[in-house]
Order: sequence, then C-alpha cells, then structure tokens
Amino acid sequence: MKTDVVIIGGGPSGLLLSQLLNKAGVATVVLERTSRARVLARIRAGVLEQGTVRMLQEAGVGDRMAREGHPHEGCIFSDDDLMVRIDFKELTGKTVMVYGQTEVTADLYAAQDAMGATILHDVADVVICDAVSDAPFVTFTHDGVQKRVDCAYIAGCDGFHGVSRKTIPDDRRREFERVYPFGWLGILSRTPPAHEELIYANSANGFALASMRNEMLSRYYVQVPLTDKVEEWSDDRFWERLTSCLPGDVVKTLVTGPSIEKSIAPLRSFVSEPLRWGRLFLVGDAAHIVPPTGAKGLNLAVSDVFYLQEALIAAVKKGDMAGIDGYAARALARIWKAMRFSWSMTTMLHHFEGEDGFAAQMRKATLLHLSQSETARRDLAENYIGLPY
Ligand code: RFL
Ligand code: PHB
Repeated sequence: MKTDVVIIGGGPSGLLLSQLLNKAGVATVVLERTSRARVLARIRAGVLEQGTVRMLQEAGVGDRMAREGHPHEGCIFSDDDLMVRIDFKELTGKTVMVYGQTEVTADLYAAQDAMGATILHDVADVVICDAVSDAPFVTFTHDGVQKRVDCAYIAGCDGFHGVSRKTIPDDRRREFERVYPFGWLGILSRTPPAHEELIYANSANGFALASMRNEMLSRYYVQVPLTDKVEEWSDDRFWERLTSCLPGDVVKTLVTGPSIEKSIAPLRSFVSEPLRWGRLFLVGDAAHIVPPTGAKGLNLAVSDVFYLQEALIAAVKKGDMAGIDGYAARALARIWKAMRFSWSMTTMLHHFEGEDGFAAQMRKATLLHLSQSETARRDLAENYIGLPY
C-alpha cells in the first residue's frame, strides 16, 4: 500500500485529521488497534470549545452537533453552599458546547465512511520505520497478515499508550510530568442533570463535578484516592458522596438513579517533547495529557490537528514546508498554556491527602475571590472557553 499520510490511531484526533486531509485531497490510511465498537464505547470528554466546534463544522461533521448539542453560556464553581457563576457569554462573548466525545467520534466515522476513507481496525504490531528519512513506512498485522504502507508523513494519533511517542529514541525525548495523588470516579446515569449548567464543586469532602450529556443523561464525578477500586463504590455510596460535595440547594432537587457506566480515571499532567521526529508528528494524547478538570484534553487534540492539517496540506499539495517546520512550536505554545490552566484548576479544586489547613484556606480564598472579582472570572472564562488559534 501507498498513501500520503499514515495516521496511527482512530480516536478523535486521528479521525478528524483524516477527515480534513481527505477533504483537501490528501490521501490517508488510518490504523486503529481496536474495533470501532470499542472506540465508540469510551465515555470521555463532554465539553467542546468554540474552536473545536468550528473545526468540526469545517470538517463537515457539525450538523448533528448543531441539532443535538447544548450550547452553555456559563458554568458554576461552588464551595460548600457558595455558588459562583462564570458567565462566559458576558465575559468573553463566547460559549462552549456540551456534546459527548462518543458522538463526535461517531459523526467522524460516519463522514469518513461516506467519503470512502481507508480505516483499518484491529491492527496489531504497528511499527514506524525510517521516520527520519525521505521514505518512511509503517508495518503492521491485519487479518493475520503482515502488511506495509509507504507514505510521505506519519501522524501519531495513538493516545498515551500508543507506539508513536516511543518511536522517538529515549535519549532524544524530554518528558514533563505531574501525577496527582487522586483519580476521578465517574458515573453516567439516565437522570435529569442536577443543574442546567456544569458545577465544579469544592467541598470539605473533596472535589465533585456535575456534568451532563442531555436532558435525561447525567455525568457525575467525585474525587477518589488512587487506591480505590470501582467495585468498592456501590451506586448508593457514590450518590452519598456526591450529595455531600454539592451545594445544598442543588442537592434538594437532585434526581438519583442506577449508574449505566462507572469507571475511575487517574489524573496526570504530561508533555513529551519534541512533537516532531523526522516525518513523524505527535498529536493529541500521544504527546500530552491534562487532568480533566479544565475540560481541555480533546480540545487540545483538536488544536494540534488544526496546526498539523494546515501544515500537511501545504507540504503535500504545494511543497511548502513552513507549516511542517513550525508545527511543534505552534502546537506547544498552546499546549503549555492549557497545561497551566488545567493544573491550576486541579490545584484550586482538589483536596490533597495529608495537606494542612493552609491548603484548604487557599482554595476557599480562591473561590471567594472568584465570587467578588470580575477580573478573576474573566481570566477563568477566557481559558475555559479556549485560547485562540
Ligand atoms: P485517544 O482518544 O486515546 O485515541 C487514540 C486511539 O489510538 C488507538 N491506539 C492505537 N492504534 C494503533 N496502534 C497502536 N499501537 C495504538 N495504540 C493506541 C487507541 O485504540 C485509540 O482509539 O486519543 P486522541 O484521539 O488524541 O483523543 C484525546 C481525547 O480522547 C482525550 O484528550 C479526552 O478524552 C480527554 N478528556 C476531556 N477532554 C476534553 O476536551 N473535555 C472534557 O470534558 C474531557 N473530559 C477526558 C474527560 C478524559 C477522561 N479520561 C477517561 C481520560 C474526562 C475523562 C474521564
Ligand atoms: C464530562 O462531562 O465528562 C466532563 C465535563 C467537564 C470536565 C470534565 C469532564 O471538566
């Protein structure tokens, strides 16, 4: 096989990149380790920045999102019973869209199918060869047969556990990491959301987030120690913890019900540099992870895709290499700012085991300041709705 760009990973970043490249007449082959059903079963992101919405529209996959997604003009930060509203619309003129990653991925698969794009599922043993040469290629096993695809460029969109990042030699890679001593236990339930907007809750019992997918589908998270197992959290125990974290007025009308999904995700901040190795480019979670507190992971993957698709189209179609040479610096500038925001949101809202009374007072003071200062709210809103690109 031969193509312009081999894309490793058929998650949101790989699919969006493939969609935009194909639309521009650049040929791709997407190699995905698992089945389509497994990719679509991952319950993850829920909040899309306006830039992400624009990119999905430009890719021709915005119609269902426009019909079924929910634009949000603000969100709530709470500290016990204090509720601080961040009015994105008033402070920045912009909104965010609540539309699940599962739906984004389903829309991208449908569009790729309609376009006749090549997506190979259940591939194994992916090896990136000769990335630092003018003739790179990728080998893999598919349907029990060893195969090879030659290409001009390779996009590593294979997430945190993929092979792309590890293709860059250890001694040429620099990793920056902060692992937090807690995770998020998340549930999905067929119940109306606790509130019309998302609530990020600080409380004496730790952090909780009340989010949603639609009028009858809620997504909730509570902070848990990394040692906790999902089996230790019955639904009753989950609701009890959640209600102990949310403001009293919200709890009064909270509707509980059986969970239809329950999982624990560890929290980390991680960046691997460089993003480019010869003709290999890292995109999305393959290169960086943010704790979910700032709702930035998927959005950051999309801004990486924006820079890379522009660069690859110019290189393949016009032989213009400026974007290729500038990709890493452009993407990293935005990545580090989102890292800072996600880290500060995480620190501002979580209880760190073994912390002293001072740390709790700092969180309380930050939230009080947020409630009293429009400047503080505007800064938060500007970062939450997404920095420009
Ligand atoms: P993905 O989604 O991990 O997809 C990578 C794909 O590559 C495949 N793969 C391979 N394929 C071939 N060969 C190999 N060797 C391979 N190894 C792996 C995998 O099977 C997979 O299909 O990365 P991508 O595309 O970069 O997308 C990143 C996003 O998924 C991620 O950043 C977000 O989900 C993060 N995130 C959130 N982001 C937001 O913007 N807003 C949110 O509200 C938000 N909430 C969240 C989140 C992530 C969470 N978890 C569970 C980590 C909430 C949670 C709980
Ligand atoms: C979600 O709905 O899954 C969600 C929303 C906001 C976040 C993280 C996750 O910050």
